[in-house]
Amino acid sequence: MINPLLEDTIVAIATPNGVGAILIIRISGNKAIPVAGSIFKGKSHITDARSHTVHYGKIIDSQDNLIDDVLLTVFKAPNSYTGEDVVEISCHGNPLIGQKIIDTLLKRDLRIAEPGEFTRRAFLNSKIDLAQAEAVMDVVSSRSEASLKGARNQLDGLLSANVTGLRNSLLEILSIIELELDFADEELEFMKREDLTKKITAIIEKIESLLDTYVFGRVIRDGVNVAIVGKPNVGKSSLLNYLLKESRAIVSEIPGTTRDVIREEISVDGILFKLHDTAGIRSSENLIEIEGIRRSNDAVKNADLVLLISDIEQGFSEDLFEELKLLTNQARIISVTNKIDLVSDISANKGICISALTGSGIPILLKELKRLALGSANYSEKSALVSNIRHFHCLLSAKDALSNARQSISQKYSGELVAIDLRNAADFLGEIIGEVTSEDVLNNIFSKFCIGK
Ligand SMILES: Nc1nc2c(ncn2[C@@H]2O[C@H](COP(=O)(O)OP(=O)(O)OP(=O)(O)O)[C@@H](O)[C@H]2O)c(=O)[nH]1
Ligand SMILES: [Mg+2]
Repeated sequence: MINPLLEDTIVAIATPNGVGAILIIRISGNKAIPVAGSIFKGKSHITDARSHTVHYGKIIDSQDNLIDDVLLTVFKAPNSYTGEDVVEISCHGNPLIGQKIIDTLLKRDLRIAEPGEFTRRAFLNSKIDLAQAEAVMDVVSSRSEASLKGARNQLDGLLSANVTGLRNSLLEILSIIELELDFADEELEFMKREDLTKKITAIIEKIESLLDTYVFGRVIRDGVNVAIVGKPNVGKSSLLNYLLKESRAIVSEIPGTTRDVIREEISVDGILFKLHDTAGIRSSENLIEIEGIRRSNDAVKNADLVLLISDIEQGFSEDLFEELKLLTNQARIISVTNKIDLVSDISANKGICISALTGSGIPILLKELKRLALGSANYSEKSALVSNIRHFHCLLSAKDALSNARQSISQKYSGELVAIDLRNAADFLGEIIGEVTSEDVLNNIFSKFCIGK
């Protein structure tokens, strides 16, 4: 059946905006080859080209004027990214040239692709499933080694294979129950209720172990938000600068130096930490400082980890600690005592002791950050990882439906009720890989992509 969404031939610039060595224009659909061929002059006609071949030639506009000399690559359906005929034109990396080629193509019955439409077509043409399509975006946007590995493993289908396996076992059980329902008058039991419960429990356990990977999955995909907070002048900005190895934030001996939240990222062993240096917290009359402190509070609310910095000479503030505890969203608060270079004995101090001036204690702080971020996760690169909140919720719903099914069995409810729950659970699992899906879900996913992907 022809999907109406796939009838148009689409075109977009696939490389980032701006000047570069090369700019790539991507065309997909059944008119890709004839339309690209109509503006291309090379040694041979690309209409006769074999799949996966590269051709040198010139692109001309509708008045036969030269736009640029290019390399044009032909991929024939179904052996392309989208599963359709695809042509990629590599021209000189000037956005003006790219735009001229696009304008010329648009005069020939092509249209500009929607965000993510190439990948959406790859999904609709069954080149990849939905979880893999989502991984494409993660692979492109990963900013740390660990998140790239996680995304890569999802793109390779590790999560999909796990979910498909669970869904298939579920469908198998469901078919047995449905068979029983077909013979309802005869009250046959094709599977002992005990065995049925055992099988459902086994699936629930596997779903739970996937759910358990989410904390770690989210950390490696999105990084960890760290708020650096404390009273004025304790050395918050000095710590930020030390971690960044540059003088990013203004440091001074005047309390109340930092007013805005300063955001910067560091990577510790491949894990991304998003640091937020904030205004020192104290009671103030100054309107700008009051606004700064309000922003500090927001940073605490959004943080996964809070570094509460104290100055070794002023000591730890129990009041501030209690205040922060109320503000955080279940984030861990790590107490850090700074300026230990000023004293000779640090034994009586709370938490991790550092000097943002000399760097002493900072390796221990980083180790602790990493330990808290990863929790107790025991993750091997070869196991499936849940890092996407949509997948997480689908798994939770599947687990709930299966728990209901198990309960219905133990209460000896009719097979029909059990079948409904099993069917629901299978559908929730199907949503992850896109076996079962709605237009809204697809729109929501692909609208977050960039154009040309
Ligand atoms: N001796 C010593 N001085 C430090 C250390 N860390 C920071 N300082 C000094 O403490 C003063 C305040 O440092 P900042 O980093 O600006 O402190 P802050 O917490 O960001 O202050 P506000 O932005 O005003 O809240 C500066 O004079 C720093 O040079 C340290 O580890 N040892
Ligand atoms: Mg500061």
